[in-house]
Amino acid sequence: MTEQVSEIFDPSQWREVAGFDGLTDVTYHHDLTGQIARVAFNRPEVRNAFRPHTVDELHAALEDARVNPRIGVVLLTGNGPSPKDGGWAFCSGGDQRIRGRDGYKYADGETATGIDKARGGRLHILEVQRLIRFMPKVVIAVIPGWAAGGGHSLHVVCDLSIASAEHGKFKQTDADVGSFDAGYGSAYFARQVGQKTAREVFFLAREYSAQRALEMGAVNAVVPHAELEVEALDWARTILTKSPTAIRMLKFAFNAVDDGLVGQQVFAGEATRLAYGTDEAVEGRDAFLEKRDPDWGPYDWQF
Ligand code: S0N
Repeated sequence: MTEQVSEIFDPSQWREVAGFDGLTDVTYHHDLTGQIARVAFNRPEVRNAFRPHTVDELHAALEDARVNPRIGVVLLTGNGPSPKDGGWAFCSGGDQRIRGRDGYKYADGETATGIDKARGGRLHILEVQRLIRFMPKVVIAVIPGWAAGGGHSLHVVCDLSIASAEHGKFKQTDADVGSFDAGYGSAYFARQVGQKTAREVFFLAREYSAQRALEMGAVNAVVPHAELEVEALDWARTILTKSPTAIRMLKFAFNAVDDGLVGQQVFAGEATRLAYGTDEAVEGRDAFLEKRDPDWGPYDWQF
């Protein structure tokens, strides 16, 4: 039987993914059809802050979803509530006890435990951002509580965001803690909500409700907390009724305008994949292998 990992998680809808039973910092499930993945931060006692190990697990689960040809939609969320105080979070960004140089030194002179110094300064959450951005599937941020700091940036880079009406809260704390996501987290966020609003969110580091985030255009929908995962599954199932190729090409078309030559490369790769499926491309390949001139006669110069 699937374990209950979060108060608003319905175990009857999900199964654990084989080969991922040793996870500690995230949970990873597939729905019963095997077409929807649910990846969740699982450190509710620290508002789902990520340490390097969390990012390793997150990357591994998302990569597994990326290469699984059955999966069409990924839900990225945070388990909760916190056993300490009942608070909810999507993700509160980098674990501040571990981030950057030296690790945090507590008042008694001790350095935070469990830090692998060689890896503490690694910013591989940016690799997760790129994985979300470039996977040919729809990634939905399902936001049951705080999206703060690097957690805010992760929701920004997801294709869609759905937030809890009661507990969904947004805050870009980067400037409060001497951190800055100068890539998708800020510049792409400004594309979503406009320059003035984005600068306000970053420069003032205020708290915003889910409703305010909706008004800004930062989230797609705000739903009652108890219905958040039900609604997210409903959105995922609707997307799964669409053409996989159309969705993939649309995602990369939306991305391309902001992603420069890399965006063009990703879109072009998908176009090439489609072209390889044509008789025309087969003729080019076969002509080379058969050491003859290609016969393009049957293929029109289309207009
Ligand atoms: C999320 C906030 C606003 C919630 O406030 P609330 O509800 O009052 O709860 P708290 O009492 O503050 O928190 C409950 C417990 O959780 C711990 N905690 C919360 N967040 C973190 C965290 N990020 N790291 C470690 N612990 C955390 C609290 O300490 C508390 O613990 P106890 O019960 O023991 O007291 C509020 O918690 C808040 O503001 N959190 C910090 C948010 C933040 O500043 N995050 C870091 C921002 N920067 C990044 O994320 C950078 C990382 C990154 O993504 C990145 C991106 C690009 C390039 C590089 C990086 C990189 O990796 O550095």
